[in-house]
Amino acid sequence: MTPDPPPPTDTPDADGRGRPQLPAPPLPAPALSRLPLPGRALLGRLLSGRLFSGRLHDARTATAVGRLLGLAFAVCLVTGLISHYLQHPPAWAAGSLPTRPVWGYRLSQGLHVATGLAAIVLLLVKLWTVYPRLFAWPPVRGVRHGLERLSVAALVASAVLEVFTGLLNTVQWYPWPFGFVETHFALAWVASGSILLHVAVKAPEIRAHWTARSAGTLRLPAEDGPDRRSLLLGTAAAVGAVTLTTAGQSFTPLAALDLLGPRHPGRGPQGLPVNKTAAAAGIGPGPLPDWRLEVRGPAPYTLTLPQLRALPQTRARLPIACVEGWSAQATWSGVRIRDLLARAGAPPGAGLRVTSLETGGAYRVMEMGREHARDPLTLLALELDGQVLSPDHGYPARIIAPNRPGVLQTKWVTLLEVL
Ligand SMILES: Nc1nc2c(c(=O)[nH]1)N[C@H]1C(S)=C(S)[C@@H](COP(=O)(O)O)O[C@H]1N2
Ligand SMILES: [Mo]
Repeated sequence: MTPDPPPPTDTPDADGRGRPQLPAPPLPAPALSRLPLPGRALLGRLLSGRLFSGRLHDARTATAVGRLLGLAFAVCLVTGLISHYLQHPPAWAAGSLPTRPVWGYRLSQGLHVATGLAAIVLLLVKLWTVYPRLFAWPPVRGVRHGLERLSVAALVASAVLEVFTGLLNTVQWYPWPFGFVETHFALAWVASGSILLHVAVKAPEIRAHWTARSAGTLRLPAEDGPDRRSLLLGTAAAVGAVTLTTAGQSFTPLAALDLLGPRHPGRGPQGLPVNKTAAAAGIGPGPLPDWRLEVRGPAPYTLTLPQLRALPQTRARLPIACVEGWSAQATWSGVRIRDLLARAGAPPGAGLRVTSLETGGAYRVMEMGREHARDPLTLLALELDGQVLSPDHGYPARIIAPNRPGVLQTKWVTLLEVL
């Protein structure tokens, strides 16, 4: 996230970090000369005790990796905010969230998790690149330097926590005492703030670099070694490998390569993954003969399952897009929410509260604004791909709505309340 390579500062030694260069000891020539160039350079440095110095650890490499990391982070932040505000609409946006394109959230959350995973690789490379500077001595050389180190400390700590809490959330593992959503959200701001602070603190160096560049007086090493290229190629390969083996969890054409994604679209009851099973929610597995749909509003009513099935049914092809990154399309059919609300005498533009049979859990109750409530594709679904919903997918009835996070597609619905 270093914005640009600073010009040489302080003691302008070869590695630009105020540390004297160790003379390179002679390499054991015969063995090394047979190695391909990048390997030879790395091994040479390892043998000479200079693994963490040189071009792979200079400002230019740190900047190259930092820019990619900054880009991944920016996409991750924007898509993360989209996800957050779709789940917790701010007052000014309530009632006017977009319901199209129906796959909007699928795309944005797929990008969020993909760029988050890429950021893990890039962050590790970036930390490896700047590693020697993190422990430079003396730790503080003045106010600006102190501020810079403070911003780096905040940046490293928040960025590492942010990407790893995100990663563990995708496998639903929460080995910490704090709430994931609040912490992940708050850290996003801390990390973004530290990036801005970091850039601000480095502004003089960035300016000097661009001034020298436009004046044509920028001093860059005459030749760029194969080691830097290898590092960048290796980084690209690692990011590519992580992306190719996980993107299939939301990007169907790559589904066959989805080796590392914790959920696989197409795998699960009725060909669709499940996060919380009926058993885990304490529901079923029987046919639930006592189940009723209760609708509360100006003209409240109750329906049995056969009565609900006798109402006009609508078919919609819509994705389930989980916040954890997996998503899958399916054909749902059921009764339009707007028809159920109208029957309860709801005024036009009413929202609703949806309650599940589930007795606990964070997603037992969900509220839906008027934009989704009146959308013709928002259903109380009874069927999935032409079959009665399986218990794990929310039998007898579940919500399915366009362009909405999976957490809001409430399963095992039993109560609708007009708001
Ligand atoms: N009642 C209830 N509904 C729920 C959940 C839940 O835990 N309880 N999980 C949600 C989450 S996180 C997702 S991603 C979708 C997954 O739907 P599926 O299991 O049918 O694929 O259901 C949602 N509906
Ligand atoms: Mo989810």
